[in-house]
Amino acid sequence: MGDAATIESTGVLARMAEAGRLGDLVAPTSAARADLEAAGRRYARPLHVEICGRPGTGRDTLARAMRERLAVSAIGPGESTGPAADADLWIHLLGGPPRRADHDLLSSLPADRTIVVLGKADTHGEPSVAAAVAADCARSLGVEVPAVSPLLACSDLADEEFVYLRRLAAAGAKMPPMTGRFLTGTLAEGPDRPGSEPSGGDERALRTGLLRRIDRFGIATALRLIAAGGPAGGSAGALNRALHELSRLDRLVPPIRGRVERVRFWRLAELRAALELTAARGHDRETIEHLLRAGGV
Ligand SMILES: Nc1nc2c(ncn2[C@@H]2O[C@H](COP(=O)(O)OP(=O)(O)OP(=O)(O)O)[C@@H](O)[C@H]2O)c(=O)[nH]1
Ligand SMILES: [Mg+2]
Repeated sequence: MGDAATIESTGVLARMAEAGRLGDLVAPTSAARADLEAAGRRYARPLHVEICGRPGTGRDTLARAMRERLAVSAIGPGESTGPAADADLWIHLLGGPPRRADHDLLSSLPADRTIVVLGKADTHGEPSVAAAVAADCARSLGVEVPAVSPLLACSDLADEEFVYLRRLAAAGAKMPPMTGRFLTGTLAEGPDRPGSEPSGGDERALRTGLLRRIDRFGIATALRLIAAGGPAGGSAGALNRALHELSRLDRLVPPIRGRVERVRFWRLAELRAALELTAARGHDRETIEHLLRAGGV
């Protein structure tokens, strides 16, 4: 990649591949054309992120959140089918201060394309607590560590759940300190104490579903937002959007953008290797070698 001619040639290669015109470099009848087209398609494939980390840190949830909220192709351990080598970027998800297993995993990932993230930020309660934990992680690892709550980014409460939350909020209910008390219905602090009656089967199912979908902090936040009378209390959609924002998934965008050039660099290296292989097979060898070596086509 050192001399000017190679850099210029790389520029042409990248431009042709990005325009989906790599195949045009050779005649329509050339035996190399299919190879070039396949290499071009591979070069132009969408950015793909693999989520790593210790089990239970929320890897599959983060992958889903990134797909749904950031429109990025992301995959967690529960969905992995192909070889891991297809990833462009890796996110290492932490559940708290890094442990031995985190250090071991991190040392096996490409440092220039790995982003370390603190997940389940909501479980720390106040955002400032999660921020302090993330800052400790950042200090100990020597990299930036954004804190995010992927579960909130996936919030897709249905109308029925929203109406139920609104009913609880209207009665002044708040999330009790013990999750078990939410499930049994003893969560009311308001004058009507609506939850102090044993809840029926349907209600218990609703509560179980809510805990699974947005967990304690999500429920507490939803009740607070609805009680405050703001737009989030207007509809299930508005409440979901408010929870998406609180997830702070947007914190992942700058570190991803910051690594796009590195991704491009590695994809070009892969593209050049594929073209070298095609040239070695002898098809349109001169054209391809010229493209790889010289300043343009
Ligand atoms: N409160 C909270 N819970 C979360 C968050 N992300 C994931 N979880 C929960 O953590 C549990 C594990 O989530 P997964 O996404 O399956 O995590 P994983 O790392 O793939 O873990 P395993 O599949 O168990 O190996 C689930 O109950 C999730 O709902 C989050 O941001 N906040
Ligand atoms: Mg999982």
